[in-house]
Amino acid sequence: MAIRRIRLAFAGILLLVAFSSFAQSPDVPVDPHATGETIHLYRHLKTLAGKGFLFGHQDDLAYGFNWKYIPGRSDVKDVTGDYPALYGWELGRIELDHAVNIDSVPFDKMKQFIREGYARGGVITISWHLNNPLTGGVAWQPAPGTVASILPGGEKNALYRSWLDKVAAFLQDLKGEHGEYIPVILRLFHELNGSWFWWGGKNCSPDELKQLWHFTVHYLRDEKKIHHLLYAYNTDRFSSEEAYLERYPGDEWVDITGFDIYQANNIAKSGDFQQEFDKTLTLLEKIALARNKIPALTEFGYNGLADSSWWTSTFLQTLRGHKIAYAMAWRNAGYKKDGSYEFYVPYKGQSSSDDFVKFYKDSRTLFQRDAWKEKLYF
Ligand code: BMA
Repeated sequence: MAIRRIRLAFAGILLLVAFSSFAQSPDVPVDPHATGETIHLYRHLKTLAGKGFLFGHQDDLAYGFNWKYIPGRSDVKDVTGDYPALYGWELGRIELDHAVNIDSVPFDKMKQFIREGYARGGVITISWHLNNPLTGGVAWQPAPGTVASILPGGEKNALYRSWLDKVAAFLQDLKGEHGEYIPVILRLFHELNGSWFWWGGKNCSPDELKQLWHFTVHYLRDEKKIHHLLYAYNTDRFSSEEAYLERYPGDEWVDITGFDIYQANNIAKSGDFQQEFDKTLTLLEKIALARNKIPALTEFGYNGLADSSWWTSTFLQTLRGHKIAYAMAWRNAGYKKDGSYEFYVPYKGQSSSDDFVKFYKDSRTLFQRDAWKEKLYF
């Protein structure tokens, strides 16, 4: 009897130990072999979401509204005196071995800018508007069967692998001053619920997209042994939890859950935008919380910034009630050949620049100096 009791007690203790180690199992990203800096960034971004959000800008160091490649320059810095805390870069055309990307940024300069931003304590995120591997057309030229063609067994799988090899080589060339790999948030197949890219919406089945996601992560992580990535699942605007998760590849394949949203260039519609932005953020937070993911606004913008108080009265006003880790404004391409323009962050003298300074000074917005203090990587 006594022996039985001892045995039972022993089994009970074992169960308790097993349960508590399960309950406290460390929170690791999609890649269990992620580098120390990557794991730190991942954990830090999670806690950050309660404090404030990192402000990011695409191509920030490469060019601005009316300048290109001036060392140290940034439209964000011209206006606020500080750099963004997060930098977005784009790999489109790397798959073709071009020296410059889809927006004419030379890849070698891009690597330098990435090293520079990281050395200042900033965060790097990368998107890839890769060409259509089936037809050779651009990312915006979908064709039936494209996704199926690059899955294992598909006629273009070898080509797709060779493209991933080029991405891998680029990523492997990103090192900090101590020889450590620079962590990168990879925004694979962004805006995947819309049908404008060959990988999105009705251009493939949800299951095909999930398979493509699994294959791509598996290839980069397990075959190329790249261990300095966090993976962001990134839709466009969406209206329900169900819609967001329709193509979701699974919790074990995603670190960051985000969405992109743009306000139409029409002040009269600001109200509608705010309402939709607010609603979508609420849905995103709920999804991220339930799945233990990092919520982020992976791209946003209001082209031309015609409303001079947009930053505080629309954007920040809406974000106040929400918890996200970062928000990234799209690129300041300036004027294009066809006379149209594109910019999402004010340049010096632009009508929303004073308001952007107010936005900068708000305690919830984190720019480079704040990011440095946060020590995101250690
Ligand atoms: C779009 C625009 C284009 C650009 C593309 C890829 O949103 O900014 O001008 O080429 O992104 O970066």
